[in-house]
Amino acid sequence: MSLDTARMVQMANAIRALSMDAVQAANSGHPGMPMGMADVATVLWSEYLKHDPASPDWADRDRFVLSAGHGSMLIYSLLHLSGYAAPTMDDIRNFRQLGSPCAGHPENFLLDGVESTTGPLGQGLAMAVGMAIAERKLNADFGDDIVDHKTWVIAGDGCLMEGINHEAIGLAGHLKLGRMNVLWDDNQITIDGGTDLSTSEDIKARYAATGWHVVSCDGHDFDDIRRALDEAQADERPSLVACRTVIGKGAPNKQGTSATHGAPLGDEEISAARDVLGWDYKPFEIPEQVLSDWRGTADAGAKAHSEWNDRLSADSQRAEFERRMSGDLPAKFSLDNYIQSLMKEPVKVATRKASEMALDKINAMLPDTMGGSADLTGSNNTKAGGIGPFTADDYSGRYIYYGIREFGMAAAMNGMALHGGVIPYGGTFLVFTDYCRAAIRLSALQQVRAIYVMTHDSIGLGEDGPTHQPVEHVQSLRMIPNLLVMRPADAVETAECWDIALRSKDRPAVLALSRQNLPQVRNHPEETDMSSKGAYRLKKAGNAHKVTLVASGSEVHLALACADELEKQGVGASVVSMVCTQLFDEQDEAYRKDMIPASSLRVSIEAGTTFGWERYTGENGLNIGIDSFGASAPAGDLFKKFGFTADAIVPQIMNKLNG
Ligand SMILES: Cc1ncc(C[n+]2csc(CCOP(=O)(O)OP(=O)(O)O)c2C)c(N)n1
Ligand SMILES: [Mg+2]
Repeated sequence: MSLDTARMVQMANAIRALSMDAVQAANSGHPGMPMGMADVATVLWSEYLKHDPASPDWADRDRFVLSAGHGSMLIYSLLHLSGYAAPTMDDIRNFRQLGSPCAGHPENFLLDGVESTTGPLGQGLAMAVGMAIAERKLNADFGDDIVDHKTWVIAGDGCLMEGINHEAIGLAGHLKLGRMNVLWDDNQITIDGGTDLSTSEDIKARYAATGWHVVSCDGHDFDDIRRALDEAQADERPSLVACRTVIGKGAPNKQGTSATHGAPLGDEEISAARDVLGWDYKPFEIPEQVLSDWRGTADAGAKAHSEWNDRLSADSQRAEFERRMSGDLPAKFSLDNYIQSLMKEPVKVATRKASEMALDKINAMLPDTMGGSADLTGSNNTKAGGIGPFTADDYSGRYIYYGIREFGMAAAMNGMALHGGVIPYGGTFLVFTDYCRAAIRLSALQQVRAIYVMTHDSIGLGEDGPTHQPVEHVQSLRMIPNLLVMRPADAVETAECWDIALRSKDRPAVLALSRQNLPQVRNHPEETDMSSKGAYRLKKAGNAHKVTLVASGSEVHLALACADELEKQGVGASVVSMVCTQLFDEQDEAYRKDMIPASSLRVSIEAGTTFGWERYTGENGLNIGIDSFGASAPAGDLFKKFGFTADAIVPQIMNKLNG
């Protein structure tokens, strides 16, 4: 049921007033977008969006993503006005100040109702694709009674202009994610001025060409907005709703110009806007009628939620659904038996193969996982455990053919993880983490469990050459806060890393895996769960301890060979497998010092940049690595050329010891 137009106008004006006043108070922020989209957002939130402000995490709520995250005051206004516990009006008064959940851009970990962190343009919409995937998957598993919701996006010109938009809508169109609707703030303005400065693209034609339904409306006409949203909901394809709006609508002298995009309007213009809008109230004051109209819009959602609760209570799958949405693994989930079987019968396989072997077990035990690859399924070894493809015809599948869309894949994985109920993992070559990096960063910032299966992790991939050989990647990924970068040495460590990644509910993981076969270095059944400390001693010194070799992944067995040679020469050498620097750094000082004692010569061996390894080896240590690009040749030849042999390394260590 819709309110009469005059009351709707005031509801929208409340958003405009809060936005311009909060930006003015903060002396920074973006009033133009919230003021321009206030009418569209009012219709969407009051009449279409299925949500219950009293229970922001209701599993079957519609998901709303403000992809144009700079317009954060739009979502803060909507949450407050429609009755969420936060943000409070004080939070809004403190927009952009330390401690306020109303941060410059929306952060999923600061406010319920903010489904995702947005601000990096394009990624919000791409994450929404992942949310829509998760919705269909859970619908296939649990049925319409339990899972039946939509994904709504507000996106700007910038979101549609970014390259990731092509990947995201291509995937959504192909998968026919018809319950996804993108409301495009078609205001023809970006920061630099009119969109005609930089683009002549026919955006609607592009969306239509990728399988989307496209409809346009006047974004300031409530009935026309309703017409367009009705049409979007009715169409079985994903929909783009082009909402023609005026940026900064309501600011009489600045509206329609980029001056409203990202700067306070100024006292004079705000006062003129109040006159134009007929908003005769003080900053941060919402008249009772407007607030009660807004609060009244929550009733429909509360009712839908309570009916849903009844259906869930009666559903035989309730416990499993609740477990899935909680993100907890089943109590009986364990890879211990598998790991013990490896101890009994060691294998010499590439860690990408070891990952597939672990996934065979994981996917059989865990219905939560949804795998995929950016067109490298056979190389990433990501399709395992008999899981079938997730397609437009069959949403029960658990494997996504992402196509050659690395960034789109990573962003979709974020959306799936944010939605909950599924655990996404996806693969490509490690070197192409660069293509995913902005999304990996958002996985870490948003504290989500996205698992990146990144294979071909060094020059060890051989003949494909330097374009495909990561050099700086592992180390540069280690710099991202809250990201577990794991480089296992063998099949046992690979299984342990999978276990850690799956149990890390609030952080993403990158598994850096080899193309080439590696001997199993862990064969002692009593040595379990060693990777969880990040690094551990694989071999003690035999002779008096002089040298500590710290290696990761495919260089661990080389470190063992170096240690053997050193021992033969009477030099005691221990070997530490550095599986994950982040986890190691979290151990107490005693453990860290015991693993890598400063009293020994500390040597790092990793087939990647030496940059940063001094952190573990000290100023006087030795860093064996590659500080140039690789080359095209068989792996064995490359390891020789770049000095990754015991014959090349041991003399350097002896020189250092004697020097
Ligand atoms: C990836 C990325 N690049 C650049 C920016 C900086 N930026 C923020 S908003 C914006 C302009 C976006 O234009 P539009 O989406 O049309 O927003 P409007 O001006 O209409 O509010 C830019 C370049 C960003 N946030 N993210
Ligand atoms: Mg714009």
